[in-house]
Amino acid sequence: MTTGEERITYCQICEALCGLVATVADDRLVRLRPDPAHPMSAGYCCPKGIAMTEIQNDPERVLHPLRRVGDTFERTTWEGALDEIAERLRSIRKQFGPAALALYAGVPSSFSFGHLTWVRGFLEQFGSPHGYGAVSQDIGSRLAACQLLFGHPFSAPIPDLDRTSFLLIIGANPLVSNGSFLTAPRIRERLTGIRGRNGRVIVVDPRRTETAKAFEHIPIRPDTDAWLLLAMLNVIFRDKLESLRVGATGLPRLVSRLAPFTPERAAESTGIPALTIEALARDFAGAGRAVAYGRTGAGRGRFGTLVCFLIDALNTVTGNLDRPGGALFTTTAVPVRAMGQAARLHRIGRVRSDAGNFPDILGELPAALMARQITTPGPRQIRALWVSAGNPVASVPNSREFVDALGQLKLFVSHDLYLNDTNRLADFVLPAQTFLERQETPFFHATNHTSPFVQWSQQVVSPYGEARSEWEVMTDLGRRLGIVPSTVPVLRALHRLRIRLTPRRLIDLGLRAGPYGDRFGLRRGGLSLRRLERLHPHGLRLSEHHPTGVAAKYIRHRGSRVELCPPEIVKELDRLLAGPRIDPAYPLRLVSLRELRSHNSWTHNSPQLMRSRRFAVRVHPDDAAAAGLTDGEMARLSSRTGAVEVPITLSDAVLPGTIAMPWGWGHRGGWSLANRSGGANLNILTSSALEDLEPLAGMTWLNGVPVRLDPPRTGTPSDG
Ligand SMILES: Nc1nc2c(c(=O)[nH]1)N[C@H]1C(S)=C(S)[C@@H](COP(=O)(O)OP(=O)(O)OC[C@H]3O[C@@H](n4cnc5c(=O)[nH]c(N)nc54)[C@H](O)[C@@H]3O)O[C@H]1N2
Ligand SMILES: Nc1nc2c(c(=O)[nH]1)N[C@H]1C(S)=C(S)[C@@H](COP(=O)(O)OP(=O)(O)OC[C@H]3O[C@@H](n4cnc5c(=O)[nH]c(N)nc54)[C@H](O)[C@@H]3O)O[C@H]1N2
Ligand code: SF4
Ligand SMILES: [Mo]
Repeated sequence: MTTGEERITYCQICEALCGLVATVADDRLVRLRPDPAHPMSAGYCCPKGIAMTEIQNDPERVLHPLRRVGDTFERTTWEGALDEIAERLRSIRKQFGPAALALYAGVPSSFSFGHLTWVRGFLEQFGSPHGYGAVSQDIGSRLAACQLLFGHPFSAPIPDLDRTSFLLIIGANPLVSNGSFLTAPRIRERLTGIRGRNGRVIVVDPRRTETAKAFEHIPIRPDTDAWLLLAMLNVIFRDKLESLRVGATGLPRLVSRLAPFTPERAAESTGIPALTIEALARDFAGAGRAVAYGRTGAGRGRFGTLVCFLIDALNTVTGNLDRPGGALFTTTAVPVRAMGQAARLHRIGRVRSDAGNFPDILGELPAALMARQITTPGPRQIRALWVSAGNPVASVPNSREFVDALGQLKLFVSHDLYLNDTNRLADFVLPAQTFLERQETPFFHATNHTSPFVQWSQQVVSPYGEARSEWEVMTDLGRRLGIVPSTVPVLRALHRLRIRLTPRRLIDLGLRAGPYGDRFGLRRGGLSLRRLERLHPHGLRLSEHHPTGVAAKYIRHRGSRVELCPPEIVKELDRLLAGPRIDPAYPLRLVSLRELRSHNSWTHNSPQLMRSRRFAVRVHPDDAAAAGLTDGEMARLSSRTGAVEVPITLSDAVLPGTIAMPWGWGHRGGWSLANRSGGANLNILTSSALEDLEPLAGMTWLNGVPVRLDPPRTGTPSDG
């Protein structure tokens, strides 16, 4: 038994946001365990939550500002680093204009209100359109689809897991990911609960994943989900199984477009028998409380926005939008949508990319275009890059092109916990705080909780070394440049009146003004931040379920009607019918794979997590045989963009023709265990070519990337 004081917090590695209890001695973290009193996770956490202790205490964490000197880094002071960065930014702005600065904010920024809003505020006030991040590798297509259907990217319904009797999962693996765009800790139990109520969970995935194994699996060829969904809609309207319960426009137009998408033609594309498609459509429409839920496997193919659109269109036309057990618009304690809107984070297409004219999605342009924007001369050429909580060398497409482009920057700053595969090339690396070193509330993820829920976590330990929070760094840097890092004019005005704005203060204002708030004393028993932290340190579930019958509030199109057939979608249908461009030189289709004991590219220096992890690319025995390869051998995997040499493992869990490769490996950074763990960087294979980006949201093509498999040339694993 460890001695020390216990503090309550919650895990901010993934979106489940499980409650944790930290043991602290002498202001150092001793251990983490699941919090049995957390209202949602109730004593559950995954191995990563426990292993966060090793990350917190990792001797290889960056704890002091580092400045590049030749090929190495040397320690510097915060004052020295920020002075020099400000000076260089000033001169870059003077010489090249404000668009010369770009920001890449990685996915951990979305776990922190202060982080994302302050870095975005800084970029906007600097005057640059160049926001980038994980959106175009992750959720952009879903947000664009919600804009088309419901008129607002924040109007994204989530599956009502605890009341549904039919969950159709398209391209998600919640038993490993623990749920995404969905905050639902203990998700295994909740899915099992659906079956326990005599319901069904069906997983459409090219791989027999952990989730597919546990429930019903419908294998599908990668990047063909649009065909499946259109054929389901075709059957539903053909057999008059629809039951629209919310106002909608465009239904007759949508129906008139469905004729070519018969189950038979869909069977040819998807590999799913026509009879299975027919049965799935009928069962879904007849289930009463059904919901289709798609995630990264749905939204990152060549038709990502169309697929996301069709998933919610299916929910809508079967009467499952905004009803118990269906797809729900959610209520939050802090008015996230209103605050996001006030901060102007909600817009799509506010700026456009120079190459390809792609719209930004919530302030992010396609990350695939970053390298080109650094290397191509023009008035908005990027000369300085700020990477906050990101590892784009591992996570954005065409890594080699991106690494080369980094070499052309005049200034490259990163704020991170580690020297990772990207910022090892930076001019400055600034030490970031872990979530255990700051106060926090789930802000951007609050809309995805399966019940209205709110929590405020205390600082568990003081920041180690000289780690600082992103919002403080942006404020300090902003002061040097005459910038108040906020997108909200009234907040900037207050700041100039020396009213210090902190994330804590803004969240308190939001909470008190919100639907459960104390309205600044006007509503007895209502919430304020003080009250929340004093009375509910484990978090507070505000009601068992989200209210239904609220769609009109969330649908922003005229007359609160869902738009079922916008012109953008019609165009995509025509493009789908035109058929895929097929390059016979690359006959196999590559998909990415996530593992339970890993998080994206950054938890790979924890001995606890790495002990049992071995990198291996999953290949169907038929495809291996065709390439003359056997189990455990090295193979050469190549695409039009690049090639890697990797060990393969034979597996009939992948469809013939599909290759599944774990992503986030092939490390070269300041994390020695991660470096030693081998593997290769998947994004050496993925494309940043304009014609390979999805047209509506600029999504990177990550699902079903054309590749080929051959015997190796060198026999040694290639690194990132
Ligand atoms: N091929 C392929 N590529 C993919 C994907 C895929 O499935 N396949 N998935 C995509 C998806 S869904 C995503 S979200 C992206 C992720 O892409 P990124 O966000 O670029 O990468 P991460 O691996 O999450 O790296 C996060 C970095 O943040 C640091 N960090 C952690 N916490 C904090 C913090 O609180 N503050 C600061 N300042 N730093 C912190 C970590 O040390 C790490 O260096 O990758 C995408 N790329
Ligand atoms: N353990 C763990 N948890 C994580 C992460 C992690 O790295 N590790 N990352 C976090 C992040 S950033 C995110 S965004 C979420 C992602 O959460 P999920 O999307 O639930 O997780 P994935 O494992 O990427 O699941 C995507 C599934 O889509 C399948 N797929 C690929 N292509 C296609 C296709 O064309 N059609 C269909 N139908 N399926 C396809 C893949 O085989 C895979 O099983 O997970 C989060 N949670
Ligand atoms: S599932 Fe694991 S990584 Fe995700 S929040 Fe819970 S403990 Fe953290
Ligand atoms: Mo993600």
